Amino acid sequence: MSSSIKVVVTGAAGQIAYSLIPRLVNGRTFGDKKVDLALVEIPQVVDKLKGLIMELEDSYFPAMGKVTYTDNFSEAAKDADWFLLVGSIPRGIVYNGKKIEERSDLLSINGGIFVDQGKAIGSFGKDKAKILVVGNPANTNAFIGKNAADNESQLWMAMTMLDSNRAKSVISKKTGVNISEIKNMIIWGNHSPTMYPDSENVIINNQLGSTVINDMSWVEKDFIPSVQQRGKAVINARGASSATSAAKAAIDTVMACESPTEDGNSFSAAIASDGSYDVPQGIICGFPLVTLSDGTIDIKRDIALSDFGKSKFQISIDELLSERDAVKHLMK
Ligand code: NAX
Repeated sequence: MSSSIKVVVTGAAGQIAYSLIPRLVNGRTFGDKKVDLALVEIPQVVDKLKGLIMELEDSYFPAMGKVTYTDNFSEAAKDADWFLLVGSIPRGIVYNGKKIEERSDLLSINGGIFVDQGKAIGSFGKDKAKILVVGNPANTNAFIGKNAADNESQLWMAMTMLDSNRAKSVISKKTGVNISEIKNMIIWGNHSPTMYPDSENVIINNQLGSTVINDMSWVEKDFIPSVQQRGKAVINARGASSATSAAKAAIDTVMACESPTEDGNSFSAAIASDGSYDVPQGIICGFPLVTLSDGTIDIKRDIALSDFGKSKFQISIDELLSERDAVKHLMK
């Protein structure tokens, strides 16, 4: 083992985490680094993590380091390199006597959680730590967390890789090209049904999507809605939200950040806008990202958006701005 890395996972007793956590220690995600895990849950279920740890021990993962569990996020955050923030309060459950149905309630409750987690990450996490928010509403949770953390060396991301992987699959089926040859699949905007999956700038077998897919009616009526609504379709079919695909997407994001991006490609995640593509500064927005050879993650800035693309992207930017307004009271 060359070195070690500490990874914090919240929502560790949930369904995504059950599929995610073993992959963190399988010796592939972080190469030959030894992986220390700090698993976090709410007090009501934290003891269940004993069972998960037994299973991890029984699975023979030579890359697995020290595994701890707690309901104290600040304790878990100490000196961590990576934070996978999967835990959040889902829509539909009763929380403090009230059924959570409105997006505004969801924003408010999870927002409060992310203020505390953000503060702890800023104070106790390593400088240059990377944070991937999976728990919904992911972009705005990350926005709140980043603000509370107030540590510019750390990188906050919200996950859009699952949307990107879904979009690749739809394009693969449409064109008959294997998914391994579909690159630069950008998800612009929010991880929500307003996201804009970009079929014009995707690279299909080394060719631009706009030249391969000459069917804007399919793009508008089939492709975009099917990617936007895929999460709902999985819930309808499975009776539960995406889990193994979400876990795989989180791993894909980590791996994309851990090694340089090949020329011409990009990966999808939402990060704080620096004003690129005229997106208002600060909101956590889906962009094409690249990992540079020094490990820095940056926005790929040379993508040409068509008027069609710009108008779709704007819908999602507007939604992010309204979410930003809804959580104003949580900002310092
Ligand atoms: P589960 O309900 O199975 O698990 C969530 C777990 O989080 C629960 O065990 C709960 O006790 C824990 N939790 C809640 N608040 C916590 C806190 N403050 N600290 C630590 N743990 C906490 O949900 P699961 O299916 O695993 O989904 C987790 C989240 O991912 C949900 O918010 C879901 O909406 C979101 N998703 C995000 C996706 C994305 O692409 N960004 C796709 C999949 C998924 O829908």
